[in-house]
Amino acid sequence: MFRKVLIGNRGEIALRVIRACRELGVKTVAVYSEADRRSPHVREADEAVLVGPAPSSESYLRGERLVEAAMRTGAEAIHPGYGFLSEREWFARAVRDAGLVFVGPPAEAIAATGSKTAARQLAIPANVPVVPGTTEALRDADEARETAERFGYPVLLKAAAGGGGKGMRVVRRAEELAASLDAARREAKNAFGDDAVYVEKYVEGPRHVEIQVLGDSHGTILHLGERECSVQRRHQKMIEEAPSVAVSPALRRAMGDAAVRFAQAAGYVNAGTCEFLLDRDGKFYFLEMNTRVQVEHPVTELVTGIDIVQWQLRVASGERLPFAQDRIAPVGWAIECRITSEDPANGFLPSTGRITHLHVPSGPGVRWDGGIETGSEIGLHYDPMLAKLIVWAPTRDAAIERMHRALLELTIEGIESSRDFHLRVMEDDEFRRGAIEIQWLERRLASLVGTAPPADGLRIAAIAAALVADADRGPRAPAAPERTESRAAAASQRGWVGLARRESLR
Ligand code: MV4
Repeated sequence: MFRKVLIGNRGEIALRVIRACRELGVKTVAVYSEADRRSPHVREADEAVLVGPAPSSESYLRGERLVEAAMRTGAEAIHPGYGFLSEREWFARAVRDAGLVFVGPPAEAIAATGSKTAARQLAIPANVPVVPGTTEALRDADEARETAERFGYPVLLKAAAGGGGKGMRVVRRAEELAASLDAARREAKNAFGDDAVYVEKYVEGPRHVEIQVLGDSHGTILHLGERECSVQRRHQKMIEEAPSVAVSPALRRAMGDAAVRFAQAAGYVNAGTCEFLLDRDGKFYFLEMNTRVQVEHPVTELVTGIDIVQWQLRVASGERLPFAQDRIAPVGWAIECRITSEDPANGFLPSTGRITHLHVPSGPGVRWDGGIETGSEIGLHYDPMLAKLIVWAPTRDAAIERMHRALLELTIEGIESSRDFHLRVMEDDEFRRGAIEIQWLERRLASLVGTAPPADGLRIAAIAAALVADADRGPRAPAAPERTESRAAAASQRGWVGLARRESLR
């Protein structure tokens, strides 16, 4: 095992990796930006190195500074966490070229899975089902029309370099194709610097189910079962669970085997995730592979008993995986809620300020993976996710009750948070029945946050009122103090004025 590891990240995932290191007897080096001088991950690590100003482009994304900090402090490996540099091929290569270990897959595996068309070309010969569609970028609108005709409408245009839903367009009729192709190309070029777009048949109303895989450097690749991630909004997951109500043991085996075959084809080592769509008939289609530890890894840890982050470090240092695939099966049920500094009653507007009081849930079956404390300043430089609240219970019903109880224990004062939204989801009949798919949350959002859309006339008047009220405030201005003072005051601001405010910010 390594003697010392540098953690190239911040917030809850930096703390998660520090905890794993401590249990393994590994010393830790944190990195931090000027905005994070007083952040918990800096205090909890054995050493810490300042890597730049608050903007991540000048700190956490400066790979050469992380490598230099590791060399200077005598760290032997860098754990990148998620986001930031975790899936950059050049960074994995730079770490290796410096004689350090990248706690993640080989740079070649990141490259092999980075493009969606390349991933599809790996999946097909490995007998991993993909959505019907092309494996090459489209030349022009004529070719797009021919292929759409061949697979049948509706189709989905996707950026080859894509991820997170950018450069994606649903096309339902031939007349819309040319304009949609232009739009997808423009968006892809903007987001990824690459305008390659290809076609897939559009799958209606699927679930998003992903498989956790874990590989060692001796050729063993295992899967740890599925996570259900359908409760998402604008490609941001809000709630994840393991297992999925839609996955039987037989389907788990089939999806797990497919994920392992894909990982083998990609030359994968370390922890990774294969994303699938699962349609209403129980057919599954591989989408892409995420080559990092994921935010939602704890639900898998809680139902398998396998510490994924510890095993990332163990396999990176050359250890063999000691588990047999047929002994890995989920026990009980785990649910995770992402607690963000967003105001659900205001269109999930980011909320900023100082956390004046924090009370963290505890008790049976409750886990809090947080990056905040009383006194933390929440700004706009980084992701709004403050913490993850994760519960385990013997059954799904009991896990939902337990999450509801734990959310009631949670108090975050000083900023708005997603807590109340999560409470409403735990109380929702459809959620409790497991009747969720990728469009579920966006369809139910209005009723969950208690803001029914008003009639058009009212809506326009409200937009005008909000524009006047907001005239001297930038779109990312902090919430007005009177809206953060109490929940009651915040609640009185809801309704159609809240809706108008978010319309005005689009
Ligand atoms: C799809 C799809 C339907 N049909 N592909 C969105 C992000 C990217 N990872 C793939 N995505 C989708 N691909 C076909 N052929 C629907 C989505 C999709 C989605 C997928 C997973 C989680 C949330 C989603 C939200 C909207 C659309």
